[in-house]
Amino acid sequence: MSPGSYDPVTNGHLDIITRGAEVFDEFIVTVMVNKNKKTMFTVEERVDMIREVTAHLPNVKVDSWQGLLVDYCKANDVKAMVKGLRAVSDFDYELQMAQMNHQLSGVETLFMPTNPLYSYLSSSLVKEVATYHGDVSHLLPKPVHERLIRRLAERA
Ligand code: COD
Repeated sequence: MSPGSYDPVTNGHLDIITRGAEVFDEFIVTVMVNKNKKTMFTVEERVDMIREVTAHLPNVKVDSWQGLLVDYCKANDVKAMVKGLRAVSDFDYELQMAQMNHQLSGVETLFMPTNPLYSYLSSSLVKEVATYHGDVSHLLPKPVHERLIRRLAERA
């Protein structure tokens, strides 16, 4: 299982999902809903986009959850989650969350190093660059890029 905001899913996320799906028999991608965080895409849109770009991976399932991650794990009998690590800056926070989640429920966190091609890539930077008309087409799966451009045009 790999949780995240996925607002929207990037090539960096997709790389982790693809590699995770090669390692595990079943790989769940869970879009976490945070009511206090303003997102560009609704949870349904984020789920749809991930389903579309992982359609070729038969063992990937896409789901969503509002609340604590450990409660999702309990409800779905998930024993371990995979988190992508881009840099040391990710590690500090991810280690803290991994230890908290383990202490709360016993769920394990496995870290997968990012593909160096995507180590600078985040959904928030992609949105910022695209908002000011920078080219992010090489950083997102094609259908996701098209939806991002449409969303920005709707907002203009
Ligand atoms: N390369 C590799 N991995 C990447 C890349 C990249 N370019 N970009 C992102 N990732 C990884 C991230 O490191 C993360 O593991 C995952 O992909 C998702 O990334 P985001 O940015 O979509 O999602 P985040 O970081 O906003 O997700 C945070 C969570 C939603 C997982 C977290 O806030 C959470 O667990 N919330 C639920 C509430 C809860 O249980 N809180 C207590 C936590 S202890």
